[in-house]
Amino acid sequence: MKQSMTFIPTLREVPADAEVKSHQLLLRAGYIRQNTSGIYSYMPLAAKILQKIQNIIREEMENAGAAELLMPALQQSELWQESGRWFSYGPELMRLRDRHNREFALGATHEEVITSLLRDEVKSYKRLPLALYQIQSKFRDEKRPRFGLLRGREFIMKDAYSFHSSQESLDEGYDKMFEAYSRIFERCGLDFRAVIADSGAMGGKDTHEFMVLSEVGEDTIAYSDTSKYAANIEMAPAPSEYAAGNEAPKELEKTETPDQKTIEEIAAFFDASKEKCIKSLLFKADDDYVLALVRGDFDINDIKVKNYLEARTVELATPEETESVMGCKVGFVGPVSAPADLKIISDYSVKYIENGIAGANEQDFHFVNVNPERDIKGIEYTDLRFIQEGDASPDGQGRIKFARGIEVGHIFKLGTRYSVDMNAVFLDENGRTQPLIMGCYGIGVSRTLASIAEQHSDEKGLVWPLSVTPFHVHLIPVNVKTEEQVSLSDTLYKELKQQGYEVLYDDRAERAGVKFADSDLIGLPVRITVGKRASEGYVEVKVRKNGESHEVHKDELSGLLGSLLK
Ligand code: 9G3
Repeated sequence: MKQSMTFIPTLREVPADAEVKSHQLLLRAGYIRQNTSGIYSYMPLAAKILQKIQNIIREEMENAGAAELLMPALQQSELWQESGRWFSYGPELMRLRDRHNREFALGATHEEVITSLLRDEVKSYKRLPLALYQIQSKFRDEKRPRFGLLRGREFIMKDAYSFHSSQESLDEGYDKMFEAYSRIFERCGLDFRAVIADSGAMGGKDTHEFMVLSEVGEDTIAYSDTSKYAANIEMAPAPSEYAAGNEAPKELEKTETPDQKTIEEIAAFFDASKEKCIKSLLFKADDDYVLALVRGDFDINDIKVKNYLEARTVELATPEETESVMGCKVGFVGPVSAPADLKIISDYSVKYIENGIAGANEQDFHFVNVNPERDIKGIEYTDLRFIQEGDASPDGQGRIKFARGIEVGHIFKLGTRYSVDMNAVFLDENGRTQPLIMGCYGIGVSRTLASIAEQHSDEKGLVWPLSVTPFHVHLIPVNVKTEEQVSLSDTLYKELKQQGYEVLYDDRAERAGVKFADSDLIGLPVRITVGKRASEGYVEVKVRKNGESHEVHKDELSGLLGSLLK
């Protein structure tokens, strides 16, 4: 491709509102342009990379036994009413009306559509298992789109759905997809981890997220420093046992603690460690209030509260709600002498507190010498806290460390969550009607492109891995007014393409400095500079990744490229 023919609008300066490296570089190197908040156009170079990522995905989906189809982005609201999600999703689901005023959703995901397709076609276990996928734009009206392609409102997703007649078959299909995902991200040159995750609103239990390690990732991964264990911090199990002390239980005592509200203040007030304090938070789970407890040096994980209570929504009670339910301000809430009908759930860590400190449910008062077994009635113990760095790894091997990750893939064992609601059934081998058992598997394709840019770049610009680079070679005559440089470049352009290389030929009448700066930004793996020694047939070959450079005669060029671009 000649650069004078294509469209690569590079920028000199770093755009002000781009906060992360990939967003800055993809803008500056002319790969993307923002249309409006969270909505982007992919310029020719990015379009080529998307094609390469998608082809890697297609190859691995075929290996995993999935067939490609394409579903509509416009989804009739009736389907979402059948699954109940028309009402459970808020403004994030983009909705519109057609000319007959009928309501539609713009596809945020396709469980409803694919399930409605299959329920009319698949009637017998003989047709199962079946795995189908598509690669298509998705629409989610994010409250805060940011970081360029990493969190957009229109983005490209590969979403796959598998259908099974048994749990074992789903387990098999899930494992095949797990392996396919590992190969896809490996081939894209990404340093990633598959982490045990929380299934969120999707229900089902087994689910893994594929996380690209990056400081700009929004998720926190808890991983073992010696084993392969890794989990999203939202669900990583925390220890359920703690060393028991040996203090004799003392008399419970209510003490005046004027205006001492936070755990820090209370610990300082009593000159005690935070481990002695009981942190009490009032939550609203669906329509009920629940008091959740955790040891003062830990934090409550609201996802674990939600999963334990099997609630649809869980929120921290507002200060007003807390005051009306507990009769005191937030800082003085506690489990001792709480309202009799209030459900109290607690992290295991509280169980081992001896002669602890807790709010007295009275303004400016706390209890000291709280011994939960003796003083707190009807407490339910479970794992409610966030895992912390240094905790023992849940697999018993090593200690937990944290890393930040960008979620580029998420796979789920859905079970019958959609097939029951939408009556998608099949006849099993005994002639009995059963709901289809489903799995679903997503990859953020545009997010993968941005993640590769995050992990493959340096201070001068992008440095694309060979597997996804828009072109293999950047061919640059230093001065297009010098006849021998142009004629040698034209010859090389023709020959390299005949040898199967994808060549970007910078034939622009720009100063050399501009061309080289653009070339560093664009980040193709190899640059061939045709300069002063063109008349002798010599060119410079430079490797973008490590700056390695070679002066070679054009006759040795294909040999050298063969070794550099293998
Ligand atoms: C919505 C909106 C946002 C959503 C969803 C639905 C996330 C939604 C979860 C999934 C699950 C899987 C198939 C591919 C893999 C992921 N955000 N999810 O369902 F209406 Cl507005 O998308 N879907």
